[in-house]
Amino acid sequence: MVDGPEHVKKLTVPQLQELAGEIRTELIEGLAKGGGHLGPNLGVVELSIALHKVFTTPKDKFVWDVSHQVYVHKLLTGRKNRFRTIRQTDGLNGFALRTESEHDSFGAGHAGTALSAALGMAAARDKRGTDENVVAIFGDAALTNGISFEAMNNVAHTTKKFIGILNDNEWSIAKNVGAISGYLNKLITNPRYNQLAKDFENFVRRFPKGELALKLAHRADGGFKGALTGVGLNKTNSLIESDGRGGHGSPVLFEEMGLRYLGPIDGHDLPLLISTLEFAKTCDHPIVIHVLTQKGKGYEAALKQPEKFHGLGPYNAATGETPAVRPGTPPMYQDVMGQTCVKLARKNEVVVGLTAAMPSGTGMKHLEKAMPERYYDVGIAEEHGVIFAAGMATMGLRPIVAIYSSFLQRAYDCIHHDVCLQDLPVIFCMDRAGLSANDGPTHHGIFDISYLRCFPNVIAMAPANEDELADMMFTATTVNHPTFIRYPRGAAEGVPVKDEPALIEVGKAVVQHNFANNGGRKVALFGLGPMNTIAKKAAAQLIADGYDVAVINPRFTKPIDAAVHAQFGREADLIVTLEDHVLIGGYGSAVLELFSEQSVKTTVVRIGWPDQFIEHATTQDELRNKYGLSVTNTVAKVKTHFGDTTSSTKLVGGA
Ligand SMILES: Cc1ncc(C[n+]2csc(CCOP(=O)(O)OP(=O)(O)O)c2C)c(N)n1
Repeated sequence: MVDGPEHVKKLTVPQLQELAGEIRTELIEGLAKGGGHLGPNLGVVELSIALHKVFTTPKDKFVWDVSHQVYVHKLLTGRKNRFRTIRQTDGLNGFALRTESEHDSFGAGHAGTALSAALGMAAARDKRGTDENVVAIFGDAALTNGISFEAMNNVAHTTKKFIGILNDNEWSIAKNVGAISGYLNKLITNPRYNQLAKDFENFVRRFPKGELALKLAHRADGGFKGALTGVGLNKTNSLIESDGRGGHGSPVLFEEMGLRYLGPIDGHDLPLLISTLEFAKTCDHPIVIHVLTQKGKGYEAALKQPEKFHGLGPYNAATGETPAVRPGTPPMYQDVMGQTCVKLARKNEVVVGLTAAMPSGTGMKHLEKAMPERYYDVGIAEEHGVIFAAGMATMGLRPIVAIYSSFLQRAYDCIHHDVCLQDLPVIFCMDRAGLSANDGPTHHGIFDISYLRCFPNVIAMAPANEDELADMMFTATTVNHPTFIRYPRGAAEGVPVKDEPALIEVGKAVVQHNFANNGGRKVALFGLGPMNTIAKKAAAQLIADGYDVAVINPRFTKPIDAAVHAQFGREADLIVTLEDHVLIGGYGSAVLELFSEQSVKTTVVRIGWPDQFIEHATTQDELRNKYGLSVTNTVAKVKTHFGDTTSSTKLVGGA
């Protein structure tokens, strides 16, 4: 395997093909222990090699959309020795990261950003008068995202030198959906087009590199009508089919946006990729190269199950099998959400479910399977999805919108302007609220309490277990306001889920354990969501050490239960709030605001994430322990407050 991109340049095509084989082996074997985005990376082995053969990073800029497919790029840019640490504590990040390497020109983790960022770089280059090449690499599903179109709309009048690579494998995480996906499919399967593509291939192969570029540049004069038709030496210029809409497998979509279209080409054919990229480099007109790749290429198991192998945990490299779930493991929150959705939809004809390209990740697949007519997948289009749901709500439907906490940030204005301002009863189920440990900061969902709490009309909740999640979802279907339910990634608490969810009182906290009035120091622990378990464990330790401890499940972050908070605020010697969320503007802040309004003077110790982006790690617990969202730190903070020296634990996050 090569040490750096400069070595790639020295290799011949057969050597590069050998390198592709080595990289595939390293991907399959190297990720087996810790997991990762195997399928997408197996699909871009040749493309990544060709990019590094033709362009020179860090001077030239590659901008990868989502950037879950940068593993090959990492292997080629001096990170091969650390590759097996990827997504693990202190290891390589699973996405492009500017602080990790000078070859990562732009960080990402959310979809749809590559074209805009690359265009910004191209504009800056033009202003500076320098000559870097800027290449945006984006998937067919990223192209369903609005930002990609906003960027494309902007390219032609911004710069003349811009290369977009559409990496089309027909898959999002699940099968790609919507008109764009249908359009690309037509483009690929149009027999006329395939013929042209073949002609183009033959044409490319006939000429040595320099001459080829010249010829292509010459032929490509005059937009697409020159680009492929000319290249293909086809007699006709009329690829726009006769229905006049240009919708039958012609690249008019790109061409009309002023992007010269080239393709579709085989994304696993190294010489063809290299020649095409050489051409793109010389092109003085924005260009999109449509590259066809196979997700999971070279690994049988991944080819058979592209969705599973998009991103997965540990697996057996020889067989592709993943470990069976240990008996007794609680269900995943996402499955409880999906199953509850089905229950609610069966009972209530106005309930529908919506996902933005994440049927498995959010658990919405349960509804898709049970009641496909009530299920909507809008593609990677969170903004559209939220406004779409708002529209539905105006017509009497009760949409359950399942979007991860961090991806929902995309739709912030839609939540404000379209849902909350009109007080529409859209139900938001926010999975991955808390850490998505091995994905890292792009995926941690630790800002939603703050970003939602400030909007009028919002009802925001956090269940302490899976049964409460079901109850909250049911309650949300009865409330005439926007509702938001946040819950963490992964396995739930393991409590039984009732057959029929129950109504809970909006804005009411639950006192789980009250003061014993035994003369001990009075500490009230308010444990929100998954931190409720930590509060209960900390309470047990403190009680054993002579403290008089109450434990409360706040359930609601808006409206918070003013009566219960104020009552304990007055009664207790110390209040502790625990939340799986940033401290700024979070649940603890809401308690402080209330105490200020009600002149409650009791000290509030807040436990939550500090004011910094939290890195990735192998497990959530490691990060919780490091940043003090732990039983030990909770106990230590309480004891320190009272000057109790029986604690020898070092405090995290200040007293
Ligand atoms: C805003 C946002 N929504 C959802 C996701 C989750 N997500 C990650 S990759 C992916 C599919 C990407 O498909 P595509 O762009 O075609 O790239 P491929 O994986 O096929 O290479 C999705 C939906 C995300 N990263 N960002």
